[in-house]
Amino acid sequence: MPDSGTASEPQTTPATDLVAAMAETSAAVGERLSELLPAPDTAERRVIEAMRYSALAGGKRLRPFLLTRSAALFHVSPRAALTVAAALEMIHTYSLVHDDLPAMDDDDLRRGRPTCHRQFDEATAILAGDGLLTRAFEVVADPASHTDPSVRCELVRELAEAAGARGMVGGQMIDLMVERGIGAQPQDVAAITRMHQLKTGRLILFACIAGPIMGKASPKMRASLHAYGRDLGLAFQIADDVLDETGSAQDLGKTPGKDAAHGKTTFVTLLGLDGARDRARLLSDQAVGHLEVFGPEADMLRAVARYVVERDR
Ligand code: GRG
Repeated sequence: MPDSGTASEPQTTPATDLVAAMAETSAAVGERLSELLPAPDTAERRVIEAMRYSALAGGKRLRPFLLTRSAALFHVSPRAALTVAAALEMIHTYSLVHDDLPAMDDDDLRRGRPTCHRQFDEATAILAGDGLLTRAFEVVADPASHTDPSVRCELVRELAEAAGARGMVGGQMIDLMVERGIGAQPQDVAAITRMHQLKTGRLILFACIAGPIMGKASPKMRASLHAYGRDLGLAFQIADDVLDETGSAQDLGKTPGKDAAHGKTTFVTLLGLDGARDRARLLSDQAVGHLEVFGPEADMLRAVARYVVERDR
């Protein structure tokens, strides 16, 4: 039975405490991912097991949280929002699986477990990433994500742009070119900012605008969440650079210190640790400032903007 795109069912009572609210979303999105990625008893089962291994390994589920909370501002059906959030998390997970491959970042640890290619094998990990990416679009195109086909079409287009060569894939390409000395890439704050706005920022931005798209919000409200998502995405990445320098493998669930080991230019090498922290806080404050059009119903989005720069994992 398809879900309606707008509220036709009771909204769940939002938890007031951010940690509890994030845990609640994490559990809900994990369940939805499990429903959307059933493992059949057929020959192709291995690739679906690898998709489930990576997608159900936890993680902060920040993008689903942003998506479901911004959708709630416009009384979007919680189940529909969770469906789109699960699709977004599939794309995020695919990017991690492929980023961990030997041809890219070559990592052994992700979300506190062996990376997908370590647990299975390289070819299976490539196929698992491909499977997650394509399944995500199948899910968003299905009426369960929204009753209005024009809204589904807009979600697909926005998500493709965010994930593709003018978004995350393009940012990853620039990052690899810088790291491997392909072409003469500038390595100043402006260039690193643009690279991260594509690589990390675009999926976070999608998480913040999917709700207003689903809720057919006014251009003003959509623009506010767009600006919030843009600043938050960059704040998140700067905090990630800081954590790569200061965090432990146990807290992060991934290998720290990789940027320094690869001699990478990051916000920390450009601004110093304190300068990077200050810049992240400034962007977080700016993100919160964009929410002034909303009342207390946006308090969780304000709280998560602060969490993003103060987190330890
Ligand atoms: C392979 C097309 C392709 C893209 C890879 C996102 C990405 C692009 C690579 C990941 C490398 C990386 C560590 C980027 C820094 C920021 C980032 C996206 C961290 C991982 O996201 P979290 O912290 O992860 O939200 P969890 O596990 O909590 O979901």
